[in-house]
Amino acid sequence: MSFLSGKRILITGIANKLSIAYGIAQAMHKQKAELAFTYQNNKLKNRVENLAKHFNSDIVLPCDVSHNNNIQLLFVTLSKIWNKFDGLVHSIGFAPKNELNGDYVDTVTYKGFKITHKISSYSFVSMVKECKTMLNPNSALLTLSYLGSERAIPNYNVMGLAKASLEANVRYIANSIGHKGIRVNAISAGPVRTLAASGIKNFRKMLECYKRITPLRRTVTIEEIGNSAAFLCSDLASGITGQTIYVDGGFNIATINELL
Ligand code: NAD
Ligand code: 0WE
Repeated sequence: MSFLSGKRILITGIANKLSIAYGIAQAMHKQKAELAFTYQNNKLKNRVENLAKHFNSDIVLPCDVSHNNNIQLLFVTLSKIWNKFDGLVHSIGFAPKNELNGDYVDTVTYKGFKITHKISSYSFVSMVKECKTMLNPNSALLTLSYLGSERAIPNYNVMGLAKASLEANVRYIANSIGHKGIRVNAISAGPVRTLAASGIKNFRKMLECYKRITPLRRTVTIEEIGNSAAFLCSDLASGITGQTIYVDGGFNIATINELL
């Protein structure tokens, strides 16, 4: 049985085939969801249109969440194609590059703080504001977080604060729209080598360290994150809302297993 058949789900945050959002689209397509996509800018338009074809979708719309009117326009346009829909995947995060390298107190700036929180946390509730009247009962919303929201992880810096805000956002949105039968959750994913992770100092070394601590002794794949996302957006998860679910091989519960 396909557990997303009859569900229409909008997916944001695909940049390429390595994107977590791509793994989510793959898993949701496998479960027979009907998909629509957004792309951040014209540089990505063609690529996302081609990737959408892998999932039999020709609904590909622009949305740069740094401009509030882009979000409004997105849902005005989408409403002409999908009058109602059943799910939203928010897979967007951004901090200015200089905020992600160095000592937190020394590198954080007010400007960087504002941009990071706007793109990585506010954009989620901003999208919900604009689309909540279009969501069917039993809809589900999902965003992507990281353990840096609750642990001080070197170099993750202001992004960690924004993820803490995003997870609180999940709880407040869940409580706000739960009465409509709409659920809201986050997946806290383990580190994955995506575009957003490339260029992060010492990322390779971090992954090696990670594998030694993680109960499963390996990193997670975008397919695994995708399958959990598909479950959370399906009626199989009908009792789950306001949660941050770890898809990290168990890293968050473990400590070092062997020295060297
Ligand atoms: P990615 O680079 O493939 O995806 C990030 C996406 O954010 C891109 O598609 C980009 O276009 C989009 N984006 C950035 N600024 C935007 C804006 N102003 N408007 C619209 N879109 C914008 O990388 P990813 O790793 O797949 O990241 C997806 C999500 O997963 C992010 O929230 C990230 O924080 C989170 N996450 C990543 C990891 C990891 O290790 N890669 C782990 C846990 C959580
Ligand atoms: O959330 C993320 C990455 C988010 C991210 C990445 C970039 C790189 C390019 C946000 N903004 C930018 N801005 C850029 O200019 N992750 C969970 C992956 C990640 O990023 C880290 C990590 C991990 C894991 C940064 C430092 C330490 C660990």
